[in-house]
Amino acid sequence: MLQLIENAIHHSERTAIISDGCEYSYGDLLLASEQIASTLLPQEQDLSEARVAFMVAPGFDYVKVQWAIWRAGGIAVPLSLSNPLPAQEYVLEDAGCSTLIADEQYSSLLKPYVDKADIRFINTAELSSKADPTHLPDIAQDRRAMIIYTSGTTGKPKGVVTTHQNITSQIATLVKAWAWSATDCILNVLPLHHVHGVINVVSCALWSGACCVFVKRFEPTQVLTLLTGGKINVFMAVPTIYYKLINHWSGLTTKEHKRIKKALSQFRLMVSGSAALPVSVMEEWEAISGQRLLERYGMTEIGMAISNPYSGERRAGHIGQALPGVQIRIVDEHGAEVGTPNSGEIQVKGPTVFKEYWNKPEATRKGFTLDGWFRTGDMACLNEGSYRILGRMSVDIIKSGGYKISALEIEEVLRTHPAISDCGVVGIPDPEWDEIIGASLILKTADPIDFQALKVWLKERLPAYKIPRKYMIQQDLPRNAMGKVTKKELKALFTD
Ligand code: MLC
Ligand code: AMP
Repeated sequence: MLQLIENAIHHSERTAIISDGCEYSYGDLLLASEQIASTLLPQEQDLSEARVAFMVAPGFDYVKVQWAIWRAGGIAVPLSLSNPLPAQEYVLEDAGCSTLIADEQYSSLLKPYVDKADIRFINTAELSSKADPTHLPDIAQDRRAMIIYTSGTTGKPKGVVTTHQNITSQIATLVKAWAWSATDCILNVLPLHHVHGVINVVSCALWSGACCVFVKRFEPTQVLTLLTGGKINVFMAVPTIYYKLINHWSGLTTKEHKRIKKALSQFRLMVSGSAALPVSVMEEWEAISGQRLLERYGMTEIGMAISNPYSGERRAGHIGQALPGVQIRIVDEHGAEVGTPNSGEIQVKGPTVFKEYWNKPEATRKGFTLDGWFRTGDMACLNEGSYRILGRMSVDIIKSGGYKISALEIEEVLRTHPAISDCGVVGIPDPEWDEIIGASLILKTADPIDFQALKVWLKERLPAYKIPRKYMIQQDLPRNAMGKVTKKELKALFTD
C-alpha cells in the first residue's frame, strides 16, 4: 500500500485539512478517496496507469481526487486553474487522458473539448458519497503516479513523469531535513499543478499527520490574517509572495506591525524557493517576522535537491547543501566535475529524480548524461560549503512569480498573430516578479498595433503570467553574424 495512505490510517482521528470553512480528518480523506477510487474503477480492477486529469481548486476536494487516482492505480495529471482552453487541450491530448474531473466552475471552459473528445468527464460535485468502496489494487512503488507539465527550452511544455517511489523519496527527504511532525500546521497559498505546492506543502504535511489549511488563491490581507491567527506554524512560498507580503505590511500601522511580529516569530519554519530569494527580501522579512527564511533549490524533474540547514546557518544568497539521499555535482561545459570555487551546471542523481518526459524519449535521453546524471540547466558554484546559484544556461528560460516560462512558447504564439511577422521574447530582471516578460515585435505593416487588443488576444491563448508586460517595436531583431537572434542584446535593450 502507498506509504501516504498507511500514514493516514495511523493518524485517522487527526485533522488533515481545513478548507472552505470545514475541517476534515485523515479518516474523512481516506473514506472519500476510497469512494472516488471505486467510482473511477467501475469495471476495471486497476486503472493501470490510465491518465486522469483534474481541474480542482485547492482544498479537500483536490486532495481526495488526487489520492483516489493514486489508489485506483491511475496517473494523476493536475491541471493549471489559470490556463485558457488551448493550453488545457494541449495537456489533455499530450498526456492522452481518458478521464477528466473538474469543478463545476471550470466546466464551461472545458465543455468545447469534452464535447469533441473521447474522454470521460466527471463533475467533482457528482463524486461525493458515490459508489460503495470496492477492493482497491495494490500499487507497486515503481509505477507511474503523476505527470506535471513544465516549460523547457523547446517550444511546448513537457510532461514530467514521477513514480510513487520518486514521490515517496521527494517527500521523505524533506520531512527528515525540515523536521516535519504531526503537530505542524501549514498554510497553502500555492497553485497545485507544481511541485512546490503539491509535494513540499501538501504532501509533506499529509505524510506527517500534520494539518494543511487551504486558501483558494494568494491574497495578502487574508494570508497575513491566517498566518497571525495562532494555529499555523509553517509557511512556504515563492519570493514574489514574500515581496507582496512586505509591501502589504508597509501600509499597516505600528500597532499592527508589533502584533504581526509577535505572532510570526512563533513559527517553527518559513521557507522560500522556486526562484532566487533576493537578499533584501530575506532581510526585510526577517525584520518584520523575526524569521530567517530557509532558502532551498528544486525543480519539477527532481523535487527538492539542495537546501539551507534547518538547524545551522541559513546563508543569504545561497541555497545550502545537498538534501539527504540526493547526489549533486557541478560540471563544466566539457562534462568534467569542477571543484570549489569554479562554476558549472548542477547535475543531480538519486531516487528523487523523475522517470521520464511523457512520450518524449529523445527529450528524456537528452536530459541525462550517459552515466545517469540529470542536467538541470542551472549554473552554480560551491562557496564555503554552500551552493550559490549563478543563473540559467538558457536565456530562453524565464522565471516569473516562481513560474518557469519558455520564451520560445510565447514567441510561437505571438507569431500566429495576424499583425506580427517576427518577435523575440526575453526575461527582464524585476524586484517583485524575479523577471517580467518583454517582447520585441516586428510588425508586418507600418500600422501601429493596439496593445490592449493584443493583450485580450493573448489571454485567450496563454495564462496571465505568460503574457508580456513590456513591448518594443523594432525593424529587425538584434542578430549575430550567422543571423541568429542575440537575446542577451535584446535583454539589454529592454533593461536600458
Ligand atoms: C500575474 N501578473 C503578473 C504576473 N503574474 N505580472 C507580471 N508577471 C507575472 N508573472 C499580474 C496579473 O496579470 C494581474 O495584472 C496581476 O498581476 C494580479 O494577477 P494574479 O494572477 O491575481 O496574481 P497573483 O495572484 O498576485 O499571483 C502572484 C503569485 C503567483 C506569486 C501568487 O504568481 C503564484 O502563485 N506563483 C507561484 C508559482 C509556483 O508555485 N511556482 C512553483 C513552480 S515549482 P492585471 O493587470 O492583468 O490585472 C518550482 C520548483 C521549485 O519552481 O523549486 O519549487
Ligand atoms: P520548475 O521547472 O518550474 O520546477 O522550476 C525549476 C527552476 O526554478 C530551477 O531550474 C531553477 O532555475 C529555479 N529555482 C528553484 N529554486 C531556486 C532558488 N532557490 N534559487 C534560484 N533558482 C531557483
